[in-house]
Amino acid sequence: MVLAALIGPPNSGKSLMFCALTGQQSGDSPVPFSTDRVYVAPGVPALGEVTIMDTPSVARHSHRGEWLGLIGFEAARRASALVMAIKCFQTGAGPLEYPGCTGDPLEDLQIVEREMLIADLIAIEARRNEMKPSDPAREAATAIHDAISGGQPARDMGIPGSELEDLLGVSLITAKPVVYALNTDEVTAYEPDRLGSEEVLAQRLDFRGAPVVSFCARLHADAALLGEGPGREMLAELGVDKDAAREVAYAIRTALENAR
Ligand SMILES: Nc1nc2c(ncn2[C@@H]2O[C@H](COP(=O)(O)OP(=O)(O)OP(=O)(O)O)[C@@H](O)[C@H]2O)c(=O)[nH]1
Ligand SMILES: [Mg+2]
Repeated sequence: MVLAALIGPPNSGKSLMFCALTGQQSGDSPVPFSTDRVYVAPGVPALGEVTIMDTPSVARHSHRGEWLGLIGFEAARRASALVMAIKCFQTGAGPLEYPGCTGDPLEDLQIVEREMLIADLIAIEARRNEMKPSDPAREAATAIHDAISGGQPARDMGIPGSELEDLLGVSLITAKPVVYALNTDEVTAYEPDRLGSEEVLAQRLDFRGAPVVSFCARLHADAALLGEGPGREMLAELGVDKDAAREVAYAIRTALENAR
């Protein structure tokens, strides 16, 4: 089984994406930070060996335990891969202004990525404090700590995450392979050239070679709740020819293979 955690800022649509991908509801809501625990949906045929988790949102100061972000980080540590939810829809969202989040996809993504780096630094520091001065892993811990302090995610260090984990005895969130999942607007789904499309966003967001998928959580959640046949018909009537779950599962497998 490959466990993949949906991670992202509040109201990016993680819970509705979870429904779109699994056909199971964790409860989307216009209220930010509405998800307060982890939801797991094993055994979804379209996802194959991939199991998706919905998690509480990450925002500024999540690393300190604010906003239930530590529950999201805990899920991320357990996961083999992260699916980073990026809000690219304008409609149907709740209030966008809340402390520590901007509603801008780029800025919110940067906040989430920074929080993950800080969470990893804290985990390495705690681990290093437990090590004896003579422990050979101490030097490696310091080198990795310094690289992460400089803003480098552990996945970009050229060492597989499992090796880093064995070396340090801690699971690093920024070592996990990432898939970027753009939650696009219904309007963008019909007219992909409109602002907010993957190409336009790709110019602003730096995906560093990671797989990118885009789908409208609202449309695909509605389709998933109808069941496979009627759901596909509903999407076809709207001119949407996309199997979001299969695309996401494929992207996760690709991210894992690229990390080997
Ligand atoms: N129109 C539209 N609304 C969406 C879409 N995705 C999510 N929403 C709405 O945006 C709001 C936030 O979605 P959620 O799925 O609850 O977002 P979240 O990231 O899980 O947020 P929290 O867990 O509450 O922090 C809900 O009202 C959703 O129905 C979408 O693709 N289109
Ligand atoms: Mg949620």
